[in-house]
Amino acid sequence: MTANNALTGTGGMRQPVHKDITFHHPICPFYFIANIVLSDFTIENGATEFWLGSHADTTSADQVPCNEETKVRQQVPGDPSCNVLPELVERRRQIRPPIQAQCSKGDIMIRDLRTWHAGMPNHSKDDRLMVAVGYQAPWYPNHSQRLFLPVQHANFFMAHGGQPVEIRANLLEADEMSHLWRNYDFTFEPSINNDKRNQSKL
Ligand SMILES: O=C(O)CCC(=O)C(=O)O
Ligand SMILES: [Fe+2]
Repeated sequence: MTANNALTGTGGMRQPVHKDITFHHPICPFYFIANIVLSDFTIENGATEFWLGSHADTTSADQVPCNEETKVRQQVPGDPSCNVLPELVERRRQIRPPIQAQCSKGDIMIRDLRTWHAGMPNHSKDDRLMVAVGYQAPWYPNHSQRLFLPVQHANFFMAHGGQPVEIRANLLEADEMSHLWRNYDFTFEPSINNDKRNQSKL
């Protein structure tokens, strides 16, 4: 579980087109994200860009290989980074260009984790807020991606609301939580090309 907040006043920066995946992923559905929208999403405030259908035949070979400088966590150079190769992005644009998903506070967007997407610039005066909850197939072996939850609330979190869902979490004492620091840097890039492209459509 995480959150994606497109902050106001960030000078028109956007994310590169990417998948939230830094490993050689299966080529069948294995993981989906439920994005819970906490603000109305508009083009102006940075509704997420989605490349619909891109999940259907993408492989990790579509991703830019990482190097010593860009590798994250346990990666070794050559492993896939999140970003999709720019030439493949341009080729896909000719087949099916991206959309920005405009939606209302309270909506939930569900996407296959393999779907190409990008955070967009927020030109409005308010922050744009969203929560992301990941659901993995029970057959998918994952021994390292864990949520960290306070043990004093374990009964609440583990009750599952009657659903057949296993919460993949490490339960920690309060003092252990305070030592946790999960840093996840993203590269951002100016959105000028994108803005020009949108303007040429108007
Ligand atoms: O906030 C968004 O619209 C998307 C952000 C995103 O894709 C990410 O941070 O991985
Ligand atoms: Fe993402």
